[in-house]
Amino acid sequence: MSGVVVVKWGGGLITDKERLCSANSAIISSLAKVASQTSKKLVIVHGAGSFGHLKAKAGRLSEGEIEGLDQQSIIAEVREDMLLLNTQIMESLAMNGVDAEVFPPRDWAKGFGADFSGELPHHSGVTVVFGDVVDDSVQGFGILSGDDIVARYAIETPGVERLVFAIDGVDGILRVPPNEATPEDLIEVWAPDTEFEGVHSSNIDVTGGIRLKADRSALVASHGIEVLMVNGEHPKRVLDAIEGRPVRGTRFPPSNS
Ligand code: IP8
Repeated sequence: MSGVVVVKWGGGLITDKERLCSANSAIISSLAKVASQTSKKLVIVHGAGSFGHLKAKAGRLSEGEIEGLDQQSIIAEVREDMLLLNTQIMESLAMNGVDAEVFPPRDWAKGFGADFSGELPHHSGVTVVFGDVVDDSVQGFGILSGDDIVARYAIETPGVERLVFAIDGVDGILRVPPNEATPEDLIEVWAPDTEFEGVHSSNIDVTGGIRLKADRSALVASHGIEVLMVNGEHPKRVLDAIEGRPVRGTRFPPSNS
């Protein structure tokens, strides 16, 4: 087996973001198939999409404890919903013959953002983790995004070759909002001074959208690890990105600053 590749399966990609708890089974199975086709050792981190963001938003879970609001039942629901989504993913991986084990962050992580604490778990086969509601020593609890989790796996795991984001509906980071973009608006190679007009659906998304991904990608690249963002609706692109073959997408070249 060759090097380690960390892959984020975007929540908007694997679910219908606007319909509560609806998974996109076709995409999940195409990504699980990709996982079975590579000889790389994978760490897969999946997002929440409509299994996490809608209820987390309603319960203001990213803000921590709010007096007078019954958030405990919502935390329990979101955690349960995330397990439901994860179960579909684990089943799809198993059906494709992938030896995978899941480590829910609620069991091992505390805090949120890039500096969350907890030792990153690893399985001898494919390691699976997801964005989750975690305990936090300051505000009681918070939302740990999969984008922060992948950054830490990419930076801290020995032998990591690259980080790949499989994202929803776009070929990578675009200079202008997707509804105004032409194919030429794809940012193929990221530079530290790159500017773009990221749209963030803050009405449904409790974490940071494309901007958080760009920030974390730049951070990982600054540690000397290449990052690729590709359209997850094209399984071949996801596989090519994992294997390090040329692919349409946004590339964050590694630098050791
Ligand atoms: O979709 C968010 O994770 P993300 C996790 O990776 C929850 O940002 C529970 C909303």
